[in-house]
Amino acid sequence: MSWSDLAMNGRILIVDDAMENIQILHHALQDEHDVLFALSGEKALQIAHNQQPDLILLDAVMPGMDGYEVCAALRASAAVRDIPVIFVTALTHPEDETRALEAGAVDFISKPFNVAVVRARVRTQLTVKRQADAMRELTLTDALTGVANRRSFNEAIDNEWRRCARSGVEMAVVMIDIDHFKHYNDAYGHQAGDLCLQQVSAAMKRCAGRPPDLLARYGGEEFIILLPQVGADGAEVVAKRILDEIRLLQIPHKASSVGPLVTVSMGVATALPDENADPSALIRTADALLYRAKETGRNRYCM
Ligand code: GH3
Ligand code: MG
Ligand code: MG
Ligand code: MG
Repeated sequence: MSWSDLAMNGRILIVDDAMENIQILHHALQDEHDVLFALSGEKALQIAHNQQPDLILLDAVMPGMDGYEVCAALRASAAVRDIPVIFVTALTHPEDETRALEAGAVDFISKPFNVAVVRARVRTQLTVKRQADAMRELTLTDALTGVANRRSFNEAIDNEWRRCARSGVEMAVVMIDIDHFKHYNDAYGHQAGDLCLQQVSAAMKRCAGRPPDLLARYGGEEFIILLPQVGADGAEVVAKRILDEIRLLQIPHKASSVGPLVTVSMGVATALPDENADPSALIRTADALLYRAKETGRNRYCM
């Protein structure tokens, strides 16, 4: 992707209490971008949450919530924190600009502005945003399987733990480990082992792949599934489905004591999250139950 491709076709939210100002910016940007608009700060926050724009052009002086307050509110909410904000305002004083940057804006454009300059600055910020998004995606994804990595899982379980604690609902985790995978590598080679990991993770994703469920690669041939708002019954359904899906893959494993196909063992644990505790005990329990599944014959789940 080239520099200009990265900057093209962003979704931009224009926020201004004066419709004529919105129209001028809309006219300047509509050829290259998908443009949304809001006539108040309150409405802007709502649209930011619902539509997830790539960039916000924000007026400073508005009745009700002003631009600085909007900026602060965006920064305070994880779901919209990373959306860059450019102030576009009749204010021209360096103090106003400093205040905007301190509130979290990435740029500040004073009116009257030059349309070409606005377009160029918008493109720059969209490019930076896309690069940051791509970087974040890389840091949260396992390169071999494309599923979430352990760092991503840890972030998600901490967030979901708090969310479940607040709403008083259960959470489940399923810890999964491929049976006799060392023998698999020894018998079929490391490349075949990598392919097996990809097939097994894709199969598990079919069992628990839609948000807020999260499948992550936890270690070498070990995976973990986070099931927020799910109790023992729901988690057991997922575990059974995983056994079925892995069986349907029919990956030969002649060196496995439970073969002749690739199988997995699982530990399934649930908890009612408490805001004064953390999820580590839940993960330890799932791990202990996985160990029990191994000890009692593999190709099964324990809960
Ligand atoms: P068990 O049934 O008790 O889980 O036995 P196991 O052989 O699966 O367990 P062990 O922990 O002894 O071995 C795990 C193996 O997984 C060893 C390691 O080479 C392999 N492995 C880990 N990560 C990868 C990977 O990314 N690719 C491949 N091909 N193999 C991997
Ligand atoms: Mg205004
Ligand atoms: Mg194993
Ligand atoms: Mg293992």
